[in-house]
Amino acid sequence: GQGASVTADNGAEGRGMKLDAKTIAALAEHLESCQLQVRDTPKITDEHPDMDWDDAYAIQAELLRRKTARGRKLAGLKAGLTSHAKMKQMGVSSPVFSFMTDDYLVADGGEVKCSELIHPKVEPEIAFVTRRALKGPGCHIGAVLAAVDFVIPGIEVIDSRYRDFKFDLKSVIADNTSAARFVIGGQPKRAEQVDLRTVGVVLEKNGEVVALGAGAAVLGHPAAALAMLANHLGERGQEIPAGTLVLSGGITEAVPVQPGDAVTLRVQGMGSTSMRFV
Ligand code: 0L1
Ligand code: MG
Repeated sequence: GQGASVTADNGAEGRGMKLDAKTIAALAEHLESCQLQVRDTPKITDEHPDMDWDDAYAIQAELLRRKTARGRKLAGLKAGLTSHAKMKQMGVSSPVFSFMTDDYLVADGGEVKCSELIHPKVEPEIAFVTRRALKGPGCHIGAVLAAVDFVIPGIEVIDSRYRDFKFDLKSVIADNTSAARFVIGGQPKRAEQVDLRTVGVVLEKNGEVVALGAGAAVLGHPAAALAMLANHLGERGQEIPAGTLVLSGGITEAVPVQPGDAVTLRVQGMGSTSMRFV
């Protein structure tokens, strides 16, 4: 399916990109302006139907370059669209990868300003922190579990810069897979202390359960998301460094939020983490 083609088509080796450097820089600037000015845009493939996977990840890399040039620090990596619920919600069929910078981090129980976001949604995730580097190709769940320091509950706020969340996979990759904010908290656990497939998650909004699921919703095992990320980076001569926080992907569909909402994620045996929208 498309999953295979993403991996296969994403390699840096011997593949001609369709967009020139100037266009890639202009598209990154456009998407970041939308983010900073809190306005949406039609998906960029409407104007650039020839864009390929390498172009999409090159635009994302240019976004990171712009942010770090302004003094932002890389705060973590993420896998997205890793659950069937999310893939179905978005009408796509393969995971995507991207980054978070330090300004995306929300303190546990802290505030998120809706005036800085276009149309935020939240999703429950398992976050991993690596103790050793993970490098593909050939990375698998076993290698991930051996390299993980701890796992911890996390809520991701996604905020696609595309109008009404209407996009295709290449557009969403270029838009840093809708990354906007995240919080982690609760009780960190060693990976072997938790059955990451059966671990239950409950997402509450204003005290009401709005979504629930189990870890296996993410690719059968959330550690598989890190293996795929390591393999994806390996094709580009990169790795997941030791000490990296990685969000493994939403376990349920994403839930829209608005000012006044309080969101709490409870993960079985791992406590809870929360954020408030103002
Ligand atoms: O974290 C993710 O699952 C990525 C989401 C990208 C698509 C979206 O905006 O829903
Ligand atoms: Mg996510």
